[in-house]
Amino acid sequence: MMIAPQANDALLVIDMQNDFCPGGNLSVAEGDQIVPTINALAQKFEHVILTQDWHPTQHISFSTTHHKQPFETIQASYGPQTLWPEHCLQNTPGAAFHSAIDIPHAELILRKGFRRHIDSYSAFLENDHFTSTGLAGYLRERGLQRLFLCGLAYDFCVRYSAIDGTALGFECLVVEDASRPVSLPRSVAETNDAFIVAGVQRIQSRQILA
Ligand code: VGL
Ligand code: ZN
Repeated sequence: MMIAPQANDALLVIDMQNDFCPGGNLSVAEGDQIVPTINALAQKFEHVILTQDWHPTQHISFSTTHHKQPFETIQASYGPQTLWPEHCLQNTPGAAFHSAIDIPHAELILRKGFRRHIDSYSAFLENDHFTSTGLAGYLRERGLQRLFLCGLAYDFCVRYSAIDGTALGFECLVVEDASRPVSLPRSVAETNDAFIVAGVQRIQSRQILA
């Protein structure tokens, strides 16, 4: 079934940054392969928003900050926090967008994860599930109600952005083939289950592009 983007829709392109692509510090398998699809999708939307994971040194999500191994979990003040290799350090090449991302009409670049003591997977709420990024206010003030999500990573930042967006009253659709997962044990299955529970639709890019 085809879907035609409307003037009150937005495409949210999540964290298409070098560190999440092959060769990067937290690389997602085939993370670069979705770039052409995302560029083509963006052409169909009047409103495109990019998110950028943007961490300071000694960030709470870095395993090195805690002298632990990547992918272990710690108890942060706000709950469990997965530890990652150092990635998306502010103003480094790893934090830059993939050089083939070509979306000149993107209207907002939303940075997240810039507080040393709180990580932020979601584009809406930081990992304390309380601190707001301001994105919901931006979207509401501009009358943007239906959101199409794509990018990296399917099972972390795309997942939590879609779940929080839905809870905040936006209709969220995830373009599955325009996203790729980190794939920790069970993370993709848990993401798909969470999408069903929340009512997040999974769609394919051909439903917009064909
Ligand atoms: C992400 C882990 C750590 C993501 C960001 O963009 O999905 N994952 N920081
Ligand atoms: Zn991060």
